[in-house]
Amino acid sequence: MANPKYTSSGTIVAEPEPITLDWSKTALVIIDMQRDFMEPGGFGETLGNDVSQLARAVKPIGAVLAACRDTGILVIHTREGHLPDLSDAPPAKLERGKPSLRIGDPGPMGRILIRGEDGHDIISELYPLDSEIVIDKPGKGAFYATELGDVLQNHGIENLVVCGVTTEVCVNTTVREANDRGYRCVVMSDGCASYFPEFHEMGLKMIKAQGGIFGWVADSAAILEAIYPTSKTLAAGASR
Ligand code: C5J
Repeated sequence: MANPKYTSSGTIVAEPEPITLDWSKTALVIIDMQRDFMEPGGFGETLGNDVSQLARAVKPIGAVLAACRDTGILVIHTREGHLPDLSDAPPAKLERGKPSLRIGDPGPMGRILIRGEDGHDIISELYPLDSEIVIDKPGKGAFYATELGDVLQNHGIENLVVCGVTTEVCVNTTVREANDRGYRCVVMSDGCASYFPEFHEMGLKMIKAQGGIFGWVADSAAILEAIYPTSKTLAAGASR
């Protein structure tokens, strides 16, 4: 923790049960909050989705991001996208479905889902600081074909607070990858969103079911309360 005025660990009131995290071993992982998914004219919309469904995740993520910046909790952003020559994009991904524009086609925010294009960038509200880590990933999971595992190991990270879009695709895939690698994952329920509200609900249920088979689920208020415990929470902890 960069800021000694805060507690070194905190208990998040989560489902299926509370979890205590050592903040020096915890990273906030913000998945794919890119214009290509969040704004009209990007990859998400080419697939026929209503991108306005994702906007609800921005404020909760912003609040927890600000707390992590304030307290020195490691922040990692991810971006899904491909090299301009598409050499990292499998044909099975490129050919899929009947989108209005395919990956690599020119769109209103540049070539769809291509690194370096405007649409590939992270939305301004959650834009990474120069000091923050940005992981570019070609797949849905943030561990596949990326340096994320090495980065987490180098920082001594054991716990991930995961948020971003979409709940059932890149968030769920990343949490499953992380769980198999031994990380404790807390998914921020209101800091995730899906084009399909019912998939969001089920995506969260799948994580916390069976005693937390993939991890824990908590909302941004519970995460903030664990980072900045109020005197009430501290008193309850002391009397336990
Ligand atoms: C999708 C993602 N949905 N970030 N990507 O294709 O969830």
